[in-house]
Amino acid sequence: MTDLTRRDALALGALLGGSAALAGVGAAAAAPSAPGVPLDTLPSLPVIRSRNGVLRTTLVATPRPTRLIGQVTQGLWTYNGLFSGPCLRAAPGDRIDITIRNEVSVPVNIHYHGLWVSPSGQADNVFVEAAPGESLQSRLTIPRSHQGGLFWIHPHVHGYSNEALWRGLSGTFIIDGGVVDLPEYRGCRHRVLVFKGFALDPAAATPTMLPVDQASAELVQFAVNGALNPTMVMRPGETQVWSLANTANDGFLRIAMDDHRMTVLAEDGYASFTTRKVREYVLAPGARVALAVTASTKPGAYALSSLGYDNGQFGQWLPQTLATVHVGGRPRTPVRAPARIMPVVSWLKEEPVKRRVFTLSASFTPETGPVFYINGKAFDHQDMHASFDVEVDTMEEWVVRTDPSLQQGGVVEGHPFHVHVAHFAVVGRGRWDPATGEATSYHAVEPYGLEDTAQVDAWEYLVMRLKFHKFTGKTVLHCHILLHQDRGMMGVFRIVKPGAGGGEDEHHHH
Ligand SMILES: [Cu+2]
Repeated sequence: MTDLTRRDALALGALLGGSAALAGVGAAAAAPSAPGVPLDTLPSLPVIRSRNGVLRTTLVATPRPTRLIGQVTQGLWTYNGLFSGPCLRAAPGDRIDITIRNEVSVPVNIHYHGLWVSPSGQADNVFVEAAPGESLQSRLTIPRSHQGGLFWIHPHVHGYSNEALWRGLSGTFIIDGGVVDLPEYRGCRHRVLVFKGFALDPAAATPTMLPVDQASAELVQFAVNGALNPTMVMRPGETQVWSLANTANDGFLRIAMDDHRMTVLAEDGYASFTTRKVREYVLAPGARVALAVTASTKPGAYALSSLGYDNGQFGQWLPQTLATVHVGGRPRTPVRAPARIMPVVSWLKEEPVKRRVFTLSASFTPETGPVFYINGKAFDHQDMHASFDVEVDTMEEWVVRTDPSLQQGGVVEGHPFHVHVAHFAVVGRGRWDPATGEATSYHAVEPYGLEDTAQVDAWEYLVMRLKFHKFTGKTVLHCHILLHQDRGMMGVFRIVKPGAGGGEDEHHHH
């Protein structure tokens, strides 16, 4: 991006970021602002709510130009013309009935990232798709026992995920309840901040999204609810609950804020066992976090920043001011965070019924370009057979490790690992040597809570425990850098009833 367009974008963002970006119908009304205190310009997200236990709506995947940082921008694909997407909202026990109408030029479907729901049939099934011009029906029931929190939706058709997300196809999904309903935070303002990367084409005469294959990390900026550097108003000492989602296709954020206190209350939509104060928080692509943010006692303007993140040669994510927090007005009394929220899940202490190892690696040759592997196999859209079976309601221990060996053109980089329809607890980690296959270090981890997306650095391994609850069917695990997923770093497995494993595989050929 040239300096000129960048300056223009910043100026426009400041002028239009709040009012023009989205017509907000969120729960949060504009904060009353004292004289001399700037207006709150964080756009709220348009909410689509369930009624009488059913969330019925149509999401149109549309290529029409739409607003991004206050300017009508070409080259976007969005749900219903919203760059940060609509915010679906339902309660545990609700039924979801969504029509996806595909008006873009690639196949789409819908994945409910982080939800513990069925991966089969018309539910959270990534193996169905709507071709361009077609529609598909997505139907599922949120279990009554489901966690409340921030989840999200996006297309998940193998080979097309990266472009679909980059251009803007994603939205959020709030399940009622969770940490915002804790007695401590009743009456506190709750904000949802959806971070999404973008880069405009410096050669285009009008605002145009850069094609995904030209959007290298150092060109990408992050919009917040579709706005650039919006203003958020807080009182001195005030505590607010912020639910943050990184809905980028591959960008990393390292969240920090000067002179404010941040306490992690929930990760990936799951309330923490143990809360913790943090100076910074790495939000990998796909990840979410709920933070209790207590403002400085000193009035003034503070930056909510990303400090930048080094994920290797192709992942130099730059520092950026994401939003500006204006602290002013009459002081408030800070809320003291509870030390513990969720009981530690009992299955963590069980003996795993199975241990598996997943090795994430890459190669590059001029003939093939970059290819990404799990256990030496690059996932192929033509061959959707499940490579292993997991018994439902049993606990497994998985070791996920990265092999950046360079002999075949591998790349030194980390991979954010994501599993569908379940959360896991990271219980150990260390370094290993791919040449020998041996661990060179290990330390046990006392998990703060459960996650659905976890970064595995180069030469690192994570030991995780997970349990697939209730639902059976075929689903996937993959890297959430979606270029890696599209080019092979994905695996298919089946969740089966006890004793049903090892049978004939269903094959789908497209
Ligand atoms: Cu990856």
